[in-house]
Amino acid sequence: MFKLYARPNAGSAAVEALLAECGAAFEIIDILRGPDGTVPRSYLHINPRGEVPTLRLADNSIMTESAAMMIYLADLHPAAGLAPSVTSPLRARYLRWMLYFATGVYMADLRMYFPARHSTEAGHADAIKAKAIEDMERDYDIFAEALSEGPFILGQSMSAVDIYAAMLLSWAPDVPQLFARHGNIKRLYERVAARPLIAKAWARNKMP
Ligand SMILES: N[C@@H](CCC(=O)N[C@@H](CS)C(=O)NCC(=O)O)C(=O)O
Repeated sequence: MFKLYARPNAGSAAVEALLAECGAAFEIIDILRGPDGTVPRSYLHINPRGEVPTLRLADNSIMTESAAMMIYLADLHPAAGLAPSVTSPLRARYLRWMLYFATGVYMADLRMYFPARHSTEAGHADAIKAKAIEDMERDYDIFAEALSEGPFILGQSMSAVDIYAAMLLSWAPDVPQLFARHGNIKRLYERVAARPLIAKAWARNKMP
């Protein structure tokens, strides 16, 4: 049994959707922020950065980093067919885009939504946000070009990286504009979001 420490519409949504797609047994523990905007102090013993997601494994150990969870869970459940094997020619592409979204798009999303956290100077926030949006737009363009006809990142079959990408794309500063600009990204998002188990996880997370 996995325990997923989560918050609605946070980075835990993709992990929750993947756990469901894998048919894994899991429990969700929502870590909500208090009125002062911080997580309960007791949660810092589980994730010292106070972030979600955190995954507690069957042996009671703790895993942080959403992309690592996506890779780990999809590998652990090969019957779900959501990860190319280590020797597959598609493995490099799969890992490339998983890390691209984790280190590029996810971090730019955080700079856009929480610009004040990314400088010691309050006056920097507007510029940090503007640059994050610019970086994201460049990263969407690069991704759309590589996605080509898709419909998924690996071609015809959906994998864990599509679930991760769909969650992060849904946080874009202007989703209708992103979808209008890149029809292939819209198609990928819609194909992922239409899967019944993912739709259920998205709905619990109040995602579009
Ligand atoms: N690199 C981490 C980033 C996790 C992260 O920053 N999560 C956000 C929510 S999406 C968070 O919990 N931030 C702390 C907060 O908002 O209090 C990961 O991929 O898991």
